[in-house]
Amino acid sequence: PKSTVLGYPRIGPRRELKRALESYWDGRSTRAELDQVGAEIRERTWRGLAELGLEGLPSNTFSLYDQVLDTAVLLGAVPARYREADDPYFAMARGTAGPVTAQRSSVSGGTWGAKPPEGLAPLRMTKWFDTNYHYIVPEIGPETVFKLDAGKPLAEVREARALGFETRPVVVGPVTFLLLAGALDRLDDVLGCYEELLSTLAAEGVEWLQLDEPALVGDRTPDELDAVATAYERLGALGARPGLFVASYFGELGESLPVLAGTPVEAIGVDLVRGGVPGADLSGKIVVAGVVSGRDVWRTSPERALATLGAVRAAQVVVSTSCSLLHVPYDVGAEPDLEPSLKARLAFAEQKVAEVVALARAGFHGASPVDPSVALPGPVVAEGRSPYAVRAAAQAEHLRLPALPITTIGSFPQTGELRAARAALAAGTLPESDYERQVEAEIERVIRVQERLGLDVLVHGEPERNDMVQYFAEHLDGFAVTQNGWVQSYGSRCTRPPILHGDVSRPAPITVRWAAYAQSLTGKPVKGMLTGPVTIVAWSFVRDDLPLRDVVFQVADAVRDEVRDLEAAGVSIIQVDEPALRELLPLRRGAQADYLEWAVAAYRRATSGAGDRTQIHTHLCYSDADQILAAIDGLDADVTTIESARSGARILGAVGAFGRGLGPGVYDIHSPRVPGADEVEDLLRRTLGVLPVERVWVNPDCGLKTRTYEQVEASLANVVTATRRVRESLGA
Ligand code: THG
Ligand code: ZN
Repeated sequence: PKSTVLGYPRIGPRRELKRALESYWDGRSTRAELDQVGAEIRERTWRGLAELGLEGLPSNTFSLYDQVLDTAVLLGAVPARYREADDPYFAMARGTAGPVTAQRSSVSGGTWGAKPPEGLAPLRMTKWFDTNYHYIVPEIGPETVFKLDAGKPLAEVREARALGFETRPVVVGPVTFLLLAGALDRLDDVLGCYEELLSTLAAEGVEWLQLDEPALVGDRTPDELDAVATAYERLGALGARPGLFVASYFGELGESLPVLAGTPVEAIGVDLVRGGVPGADLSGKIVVAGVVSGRDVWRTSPERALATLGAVRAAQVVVSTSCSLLHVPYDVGAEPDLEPSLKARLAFAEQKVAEVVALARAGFHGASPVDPSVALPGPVVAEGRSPYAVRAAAQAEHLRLPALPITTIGSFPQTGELRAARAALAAGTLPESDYERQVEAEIERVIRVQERLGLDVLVHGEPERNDMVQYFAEHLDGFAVTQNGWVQSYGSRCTRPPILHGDVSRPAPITVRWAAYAQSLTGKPVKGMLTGPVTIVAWSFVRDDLPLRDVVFQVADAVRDEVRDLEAAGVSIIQVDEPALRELLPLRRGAQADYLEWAVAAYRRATSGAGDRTQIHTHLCYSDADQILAAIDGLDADVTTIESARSGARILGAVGAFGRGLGPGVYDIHSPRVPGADEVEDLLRRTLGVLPVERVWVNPDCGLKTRTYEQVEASLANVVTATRRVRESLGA
C-alpha cells in the first residue's frame, strides 16, 4: 500500500464503547450486547478509513480495555488467580468486587485456585510512554506459561474480510511487551508464541503483521539491543509467514535502527514528526514514514511533509501517521462551536487520515528537507522566595498548625446533582446564579464535613470544576475547549484535552471567589487549589510554533497572577499541583536534565510571587515519583503530598533526604475500601521512621472525587483517629 495509519481511536465517536462497557460492568447489559457495540465501532472504522481512500487498513487496534492487556491474553499470560473469575479479562483490568471493608491482603503475589471471597485487586496500570494513555502492566513470573491464544486478531481479520476488507493485524511486539512487563529474560518462550501467531496468520492468508515496538525509541542497553536482533532474526527466519512490519513511535530509533535494519523484517515504521529522516541504509526495506502526527491536533504542512518523504531513502515509502491515532479525538467536524479560524488549523483522526491519503497521492521525489527555524527560549527569571527555613518559621508563626497536620489533596466527591447542574448551565437551561448557589452549598457541606471530622487544613472540594485542567483552560485566554474531543485515558475513562492555540494569559481571577467563600465559612485555614503550568500543558494539545518551555512559561505567568490574587484575598495556603511533572520527562536520558531544569523553573516562576508567610503546597500522583525526587525537591514547595499507600509505601525508602514538608499518602483512594485506623497508624509510624515529625503531613494518596461521601467520611475519620493516637504517643 501507499498509505496507512498505525491505529485508530476506538472509544466510538460519541463514546459508545464507554457507555457499553459501563453498562455491562453494572450488570445492565450482556456481554453479547457489549460485543455488538464493539463490532459496530470496528465496522464503522474500517468503512470510514476505506472511504477516505486509505489503502493499508489495520485491524486488532480495537480493544475492550487495553492493547497491552490484549497482548498478555494473546500470549496466555493470564495469572492463575484471575482464571476462575466470571470474566478474567475485566478481572485483570478492574479487579473483582469484594466486601468494601475487607482487607485487600497479599493478592498481588499469590496464585489463587478458586475465586477468593474478598475479591481480586486489578493488575497495575501505568502510563504508556510519554502519553496520557494508561496500559495494564502484564504480570509475568517464573510460573507464567506462555501459550498462544490468537482468537482476537483472527476474529478481527475474519470480521473485516466478511465486510470486504483485507487488514493488517496490529500486536504489541515481543521486546516492548517484555520490557513493559520487566521480563525480557522470557524472550525465548514468548518468541515461540509469536512464531505460532505468524504461522496461524499466514494460514489465514494474512499478508502483513504490524508489531508495535515503541520501546525501541528509548535508551536501550546492549543486551536489549541483542534481544531486538534475536527476536527479529528468529521471526524473520520463519518459512510461511506474513510480511513483518515493525512499528516504532514516540521518538527516533537511534541505536535500535541499524540493529533492526540488519534483521529480515520487511518494513520499519519511523516517527518522522519526533525524529529525523533515518541516516541508516534502508534501501532494502519498506519504510513506513510517520509524517502526520498522531500526538497533536494540528494540520500537517504539506510542503514540509512532502520534503521529508522525499528525503527518505528506501525500497518503498508508505505514508503514515507518526503513531496510532488513539491519542487524538475523532473528528473536527463534531465541533460546531470552535472559532472558524482555529478550526481551519485543526486535524483530528478523520482529518489526519485524509492528510495521509493526500500526501500519498501527491507523490514526492528527492526534495531536500525543510530546515524548520527554531526559536530560542527566553531567559529564565525566577525571583526567589526566602530560603525554606525562613519561610517555615514565618508560616509556623502565622498558621499555628498542630503536629502532623491532617489535610486532603483537594477534590471531594462530585455528586450526580453537580454534574447535572453543570450540564444544565452549559445547555443554558440553568441560570448562572442558580448554579453558583448550588456550588456554594456544596462548598459549605465540604467545609462542615471536614470541621466535624477534625481536619486541620481544609479544602473547598472543587465542586465548580469538571477537570483540573479543562477548568483552567476554560478561564484562560489562548485555550479552546471541545464538545466531543474525547481521548481515551484508560478503559472507559476519557478526557477532553483543551487546545492551547495562542498566547496564554489570565483575563480575570479564576478560583479566588470560591476560595474566599470557603475561607469565610471557617476559622481553619482553607487551601487554595491550582493546577501547575507543566500539568496544564501536558494534558492539553499544544501549539507547535513555539518551544514547549516558552508555552509552559506563559502558563506559569498566568498561574502566578492567580497565586498573587489568592494571597491578596487572604488565602494563606496555596496548593499548585503538578501530577504530570513525570509524564513529560523525555524518554531519552540525554534530554531529561534540560527538561527538568525548565519544568522546575516554570513551577518556581508560578509560585515565587507568594510571600514567605504563604505556604505553598504541591501534589504529585503516581508511584514512580522516586525517580524524580531531586526535581520535586527543586520545586521548592513548602509541603509536597505524594502517592505512597497504593504502592505499599515503597517511596518511604527514598524520601529521607527530602528537605521540606512531606505528606506520603496514608491510604489508597483508588479503591472503595475504607482503611482501618490501625493500618493508617502503622503507615504514619513508618513515615516517622524516615522523616522528622515537624515535617510530616497526614493526607490520602490523591484527590477524593472518584469516591462516595460515605467512603470518604469513614476513611478520613480513621485517619484522624490514627493521627491523634500518634500525636498522643509523641506527647505532641
Ligand atoms: N485530568 C486530565 N488528565 C488526566 C487526569 C485528569 N490524566 C491523567 C489522569 N488524570 C487520568 N485519569 C483519569 C481519571 C478519570 C477520568 C479521566 C482520566 C474520568 N473521565 C470522565 C469519564 O471518562 O467519564 C470524564 C470527565 C469529564 O467529564 O471531563 O473519569 O484528572 N485532564
Ligand atoms: Zn494525585
